[in-house]
Amino acid sequence: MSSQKRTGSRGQRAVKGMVLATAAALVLTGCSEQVQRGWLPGSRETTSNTAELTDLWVNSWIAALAVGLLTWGLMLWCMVAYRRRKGETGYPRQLAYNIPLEIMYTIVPLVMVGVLFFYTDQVQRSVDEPNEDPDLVVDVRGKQWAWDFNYSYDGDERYFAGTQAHLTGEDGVRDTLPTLYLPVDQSVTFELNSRDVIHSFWIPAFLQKRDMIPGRTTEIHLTPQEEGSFDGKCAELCGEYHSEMLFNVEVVSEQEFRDYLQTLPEGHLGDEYDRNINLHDDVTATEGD
Ligand SMILES: [Cu+2]
Repeated sequence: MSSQKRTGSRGQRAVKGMVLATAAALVLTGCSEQVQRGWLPGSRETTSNTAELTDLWVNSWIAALAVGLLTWGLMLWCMVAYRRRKGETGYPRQLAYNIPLEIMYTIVPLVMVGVLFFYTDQVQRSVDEPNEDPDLVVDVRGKQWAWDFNYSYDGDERYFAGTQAHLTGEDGVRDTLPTLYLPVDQSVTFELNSRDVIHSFWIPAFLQKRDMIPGRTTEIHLTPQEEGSFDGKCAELCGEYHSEMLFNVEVVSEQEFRDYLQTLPEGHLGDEYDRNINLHDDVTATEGD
């Protein structure tokens, strides 16, 4: 009896300690800004879309955590409440039906999926809303394995032609990567095109990526809101040097952006430098035969 009592109080102390430790961890980590943004890169204000995207991500996690805690709690409760007692033999009842319970756990997940779908769709529509009259249009051309940027700003058309950087791991090689310049607080439309195979345009800190498909133009619309340097990369396995298909992003003041544009050659590097035969021409030729 006395030994059982001691075990019981030791168990209670352990549970209390665990609860306290969990609460302390939650309170301490809850204070950090990193946690509040769900460990996402960049900040809420990096672009005009990052606040909405961050909220969708963080709120989805909160909902998932709430469901997870409830589920784990019920599982633990079942394990404890229905554990094998001393002297019990054989198996407990193996089948049981509870129609109201079964209806509930069919409907509740459907509602949860519906709620996630609703908010995801809402944010997606808002993020993909086209700019009526963007300040800057960048025609981005992905190619094995670099990037060309065509800027069209204020009636001025200029381009930057990127070449493969061949990263060796040595210092300074990153400086040879193509750099995309963007003016802060100006609306930008990226027209995304590929010169050969499928690539994907991704600036992780902007929380947006989009496939670049040969023969088709996809778009991203946003306004950069914070000056700074960011990383850009290809997010679609596109061949041997896919992992080196990187670029730098510099968000600068409007004046700095105008100064930068003046250093670039005038003109536009369009479809004429695409490597593969245009898919549509190919189809037409076959149909004509
Ligand atoms: Cu690529």
